[in-house]
Amino acid sequence: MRLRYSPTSPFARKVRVAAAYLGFDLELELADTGNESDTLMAQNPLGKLPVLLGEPVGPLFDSPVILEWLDHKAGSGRILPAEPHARFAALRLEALADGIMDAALLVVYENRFRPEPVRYSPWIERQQVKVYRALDILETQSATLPADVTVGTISLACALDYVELRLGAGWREGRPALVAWLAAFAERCPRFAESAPT
Ligand SMILES: N[C@@H](CCC(=O)N[C@@H](CS)C(=O)NCC(=O)O)C(=O)O
Repeated sequence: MRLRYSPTSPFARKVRVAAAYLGFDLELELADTGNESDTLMAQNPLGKLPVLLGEPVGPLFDSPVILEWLDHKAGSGRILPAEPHARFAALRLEALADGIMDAALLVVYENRFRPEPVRYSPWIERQQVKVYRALDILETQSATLPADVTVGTISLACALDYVELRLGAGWREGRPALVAWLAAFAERCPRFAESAPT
């Protein structure tokens, strides 16, 4: 299995953590989303990474689909529970975490791709509100956050680290339960720390 990735991509990190946790070897291959002649564009016409290659189902994107495939390949029910309540709780948490990453990424892109004079700060603030509102909700629910390694918890851990990387460590203030949850997850899933952005 080969993964088109970038070292800082939180979506690619989800796949790296899941694959390692499930015992799969993953060959990592950098992709340049800004280069229209990168073969990534043929593998995923949306020009986004991660993309998983080398599997009989063809190039796979995006990250929830790849994680579902890895779970299937591992025999099912390993990171995506079969029981409906647990399954949809995990998928819902994954969707929320992915949304946090999407919003943080939009902040990054606004700053990266728009020249400073035309940057629109209300748009940046709007994305930041989404991130911190989601984190506040998670903080209030942290007593019920699952302790096991699922598509949801892998995604949440990647999202929290990405928020820290891009928006700074301020998210930790006033959210002690979420901070403790992340530390506990990192201990439970050593593969998470190994894939930290360098
Ligand atoms: N929903 C996608 C999001 C993937 C995504 O946004 N990846 C970013 C890198 S972290 C990307 O490829 N951006 C390039 C672009 O949007 O052109 C997933 O879960 O895989």
